[in-house]
Amino acid sequence: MEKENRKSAGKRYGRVVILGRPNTGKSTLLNSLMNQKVSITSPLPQTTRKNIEAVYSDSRGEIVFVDTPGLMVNIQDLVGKRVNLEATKSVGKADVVVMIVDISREKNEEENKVIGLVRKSKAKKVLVYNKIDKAVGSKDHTAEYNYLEEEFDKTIGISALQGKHVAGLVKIIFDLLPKKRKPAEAKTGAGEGKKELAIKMGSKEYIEEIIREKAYLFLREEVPYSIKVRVDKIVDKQKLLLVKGAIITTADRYKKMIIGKGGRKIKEIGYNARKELELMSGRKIFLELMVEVDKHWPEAMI
Ligand SMILES: Nc1nc2c(ncn2[C@@H]2O[C@H](COP(=O)(O)OP(=O)(O)OP(=O)(O)O)[C@@H](O)[C@H]2O)c(=O)[nH]1
Ligand SMILES: [Mg+2]
Repeated sequence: MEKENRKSAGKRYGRVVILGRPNTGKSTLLNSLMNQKVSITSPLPQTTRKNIEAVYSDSRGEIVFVDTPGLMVNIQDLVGKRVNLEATKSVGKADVVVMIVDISREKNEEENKVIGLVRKSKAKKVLVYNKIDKAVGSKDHTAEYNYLEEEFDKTIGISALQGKHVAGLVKIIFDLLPKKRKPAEAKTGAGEGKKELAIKMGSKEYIEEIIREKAYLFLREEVPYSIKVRVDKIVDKQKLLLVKGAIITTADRYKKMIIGKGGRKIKEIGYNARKELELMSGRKIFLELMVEVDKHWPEAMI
């Protein structure tokens, strides 16, 4: 214990909450920081539905990063309303708040909602201009976001997708964190599984997320908002991992779209989810995926 304390003296520890409107690249940044897929991503808004934590550690210390769902305005649906509350829940405990803006897109009122939340926090603040790889010429909207800079301790431009300047962002964050001894509750986030995942999520939940990501990828825009994924069984059969689950949707017409002609769509979703899970786990996986209708699932969500 003594030895452990001496070893960790001078290191920095803290909680960093990543905020922004949908699609700015919060989850892409978390994955880039962790060098592995922790949080699912897609071009659709509010792909992230729950706060996702991952523990980053190196010789400088340990950071718990929290990826949050993008904040939206004027939400009508039940799922969106619940999802919109998530980010607010995590801000109170932050040592550093990172606000990400997508400089390849025009600023809109969603940014005001995000900055409103940032202002409530007493944490140190970093403004991140993301998608510098895409924001060229007329697509560069950086000037619209410049007025925000005075509210932040630091500003940096990055490409979360290409990992550009992500290391610079980590340095900025470590510099803003107080020098502390390791708090007792800061556990390492390594989960189960062969290739250890630095996420605080059980493997069942993780598999559900990967399947949901593939569904987002292959379904028409409206359908993803009607779905959730449920993994019922994970059976280790030594030679392979048997996973049984279902995509649950709210209407028969969506079920038809998810299954697709001759079952093509669901096969495509299942195939891609299986491939990625096999890569991550180094195991052979048999994925049995059903489609169910439950029009009330959004009411019981979370
Ligand atoms: N060109 C480019 N695309 C990016 C970058 N970062 C993220 N993207 C893309 O932007 C889209 C949204 O990324 P996400 O990481 O899912 O965004 P998010 O902020 O987590 O979105 P929500 O979870 O919906 O709030 C995806 O298609 C990403 O590939 C970047 O640095 N450059
Ligand atoms: Mg996300």
